[in-house]
Amino acid sequence: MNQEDKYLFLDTAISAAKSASTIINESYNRSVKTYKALTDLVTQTDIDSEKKIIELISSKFPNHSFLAEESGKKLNSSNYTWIIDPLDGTTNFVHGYPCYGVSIALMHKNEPIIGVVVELPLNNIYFATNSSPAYCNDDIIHVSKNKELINSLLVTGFGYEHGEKWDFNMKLFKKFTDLTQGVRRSGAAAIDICHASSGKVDGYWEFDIKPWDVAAGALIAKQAGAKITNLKGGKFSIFDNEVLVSNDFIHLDMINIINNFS
Ligand code: LIP
Repeated sequence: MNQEDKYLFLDTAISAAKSASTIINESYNRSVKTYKALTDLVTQTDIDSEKKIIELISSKFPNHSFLAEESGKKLNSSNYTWIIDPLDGTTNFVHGYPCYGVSIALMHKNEPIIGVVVELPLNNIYFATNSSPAYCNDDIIHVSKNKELINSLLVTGFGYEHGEKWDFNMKLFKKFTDLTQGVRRSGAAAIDICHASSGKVDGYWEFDIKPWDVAAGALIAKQAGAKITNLKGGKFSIFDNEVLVSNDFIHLDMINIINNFS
């Protein structure tokens, strides 16, 4: 795969994300179409956004594979797989709470090579390739330089199943709130990771997260200088359903608190 191919993939991802963002921004239908669980909502806009993204990408790359939140897996012959969250932060979107977005990643042989996240309704476009800096619109972005947990602002999220991990994370939320300048819960993982990538927060962690919530953001964060691991400090994989992203300075402190707290 040469640079030219990679930039064609990036251009295609950015224009697909922009088209999906237009559908979301112009959508008046915020009503819930189906429930995947009690609070796991799907709107017609999720479905229309995903359809548009897959249509635009497969018209350029008909033999590429897809893993998308609403329509699941579409496996084809190539080593390229697009990982799509057509509307991250659906609950926020339904209520008109201004934090949701579109997330598109491309994996080549299981290695992330392209990541694009559009933050809505602000229309900020975060993007990177695995050989470029990370950008927010026209600006190169970097993680924060804050070295102390006590001076940090963190963000986390809670999955839809209110089980053991959910309970544990509620306690962690309080623990980290006691040890930092505060913890936010925005409700959109892809946006949370982009905020960590651009230094708006110093760290983000979450249990029970899906591959499409983090695939694009994780590459953008890596190219912005972030440290990304699983919650034990081990190698991160989008298929592990857990993630810890930080500016690296506070990473070990966060791992010690997460793993030595009961
Ligand atoms: C959401 C994530 C969020 C998480 C929610 C949900 P969705 O994704 O972005 O971080 O806390 O439980 O998974 O369902 O809006 O695409």
